[in-house]
Amino acid sequence: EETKSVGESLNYKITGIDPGAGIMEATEKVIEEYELKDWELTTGSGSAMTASLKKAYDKEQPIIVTGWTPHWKFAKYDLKYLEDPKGVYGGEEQIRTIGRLGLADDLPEAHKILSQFKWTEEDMGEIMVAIQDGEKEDVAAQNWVDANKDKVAEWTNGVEKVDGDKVNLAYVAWDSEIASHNVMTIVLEDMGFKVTLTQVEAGPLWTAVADGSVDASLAAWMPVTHKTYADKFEGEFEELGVNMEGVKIGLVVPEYMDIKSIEDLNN
Ligand code: PBE
Repeated sequence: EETKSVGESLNYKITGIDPGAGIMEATEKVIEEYELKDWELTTGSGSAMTASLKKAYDKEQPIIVTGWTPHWKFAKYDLKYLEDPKGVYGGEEQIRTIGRLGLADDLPEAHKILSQFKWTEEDMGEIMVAIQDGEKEDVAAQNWVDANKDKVAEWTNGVEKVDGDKVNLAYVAWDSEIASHNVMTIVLEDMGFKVTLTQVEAGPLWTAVADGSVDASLAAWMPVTHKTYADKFEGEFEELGVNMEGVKIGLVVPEYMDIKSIEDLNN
């Protein structure tokens, strides 16, 4: 009797997310550089990916997903990153806040809050897990804001309240970005802004910041994940600062799978 290879047991499929995500481009590069010839990356969405992960995990079946940290899946399941000896995924990176050109002049108070926004994986994790446990997105964010007044006070330090100025924030429906943008919406509204949250794909998000049709986004993963977008729109947006350190992307599998490295996918 033959034992199936990892590839055979998975039909050579890596479960991806939305096509515009940086991790999708990085994973295509992984397939190329590790010469994973028979493998293919499926497209879907962040929520379809976690649904597939849950389905496989509950039955202890093999699965490989495009994954990232911070993400609630690591709190809910025993998972591991596959080693990436070629460093295609780039190691630790940052989430940065980006704004349209002219934001500092037009909305100086919003510009200041967005530039002062900085939190941790644990902060974001509390909101992500609450949402995953069934809390509404805005309620989970409000609960976090209520419990973390000291942090919010740092972001709004030196900022004067405004009277209904409009701010438009763009985000992609990734669990990490759902958490951050819901928090920022509340923080800006408490300072007197009227906030519109616009959910888009990654490409349109970068385009919208660059052409000024939205004011800002907290969703720029740098320097690797969104490099293609950042290069494409160089000079057409302002970097407002790092809002989280030590984030990461890669291929993620359940601990029960008997592989350790991306290189094992060729066995
Ligand atoms: N992600 C989450 C995004 C950035 C944030 C890793 C799915 C991406 O790949 O573009």
